Amino acid sequence: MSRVVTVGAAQLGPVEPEHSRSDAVARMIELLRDAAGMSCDLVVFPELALTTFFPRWYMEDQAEVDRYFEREMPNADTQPLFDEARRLGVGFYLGYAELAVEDGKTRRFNTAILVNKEGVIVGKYRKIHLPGHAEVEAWRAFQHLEKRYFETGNLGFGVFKEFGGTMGMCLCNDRRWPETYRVLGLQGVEMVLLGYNTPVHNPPAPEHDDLSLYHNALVMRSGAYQNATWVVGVAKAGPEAGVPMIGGSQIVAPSGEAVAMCTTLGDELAVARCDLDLCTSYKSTIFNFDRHREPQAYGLITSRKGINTAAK
Ligand code: CDT
Repeated sequence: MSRVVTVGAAQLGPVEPEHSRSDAVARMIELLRDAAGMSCDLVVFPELALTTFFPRWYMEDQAEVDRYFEREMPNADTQPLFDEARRLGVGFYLGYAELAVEDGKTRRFNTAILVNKEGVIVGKYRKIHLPGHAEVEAWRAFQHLEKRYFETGNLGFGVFKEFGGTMGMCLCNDRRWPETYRVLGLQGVEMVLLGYNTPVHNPPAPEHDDLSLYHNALVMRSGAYQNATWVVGVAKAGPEAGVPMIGGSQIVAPSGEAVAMCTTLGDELAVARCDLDLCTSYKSTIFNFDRHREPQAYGLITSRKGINTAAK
């Protein structure tokens, strides 16, 4: 059986506040059709792909916030994407804001799903590393209120046996944390799918702004290499609501090399034939975890908040 998965990184340009979900879905369907024409098995869309990146605004009225959330998936707005994916026989990853009722409690997550070629949801991930802040910070040019609007994901970093391999998911800020890739890597992940919304300007650390694309590539490429996995990172890019967002969507091989990249800040597709067996040559040699990792010798105890203290 072929272990090649042809993947499309389907970058989106800005989704403005006045754009409807149907507008966004229509753009995604166009990218999906282009991808099908290039023999893609799987298309990766960005984080919070259906709406503008709403955590950039402080909203006191919960009903206003909830307008950005999906109560079911698929729903009337996204059903056409699922239908077209099934018709074309192309799977997809999609990020969106999820409102769920669990044990009678309303919960809000920054979520991604994996949909197979039959249009069936076969995997779900809820974002664990929520960046930014929970209270309004008036000094900022724009807010980053993910800690206010979302709960920490409660599904862990799972893997899914789909598309002939072992697939993992994460979202945006997760890509900066080695734990993300390592927890997936320890489960044998062969392809990590991730969408992101990253402002060029980070208000608390403007001295990093010039490095935003460098850091984006750095974390995805090192995560891929150190865990012997493909990584597909996809941006919502460009000046959204006047806030410049990085592009730099790319498909990274287990060698750490980017094999396909978007070069614009708009809707764009980058495609690569990803041979999952390429992971094997790294997983069985330099990053043979069973043979070469020495967790018992690391000598660190990790507290709940992640502060490391040397073992006595
Ligand atoms: N969406 C998201 O997670 N963005 C963050 C911005 C960090 S600056 C608060 C990121 O890591 O790209």
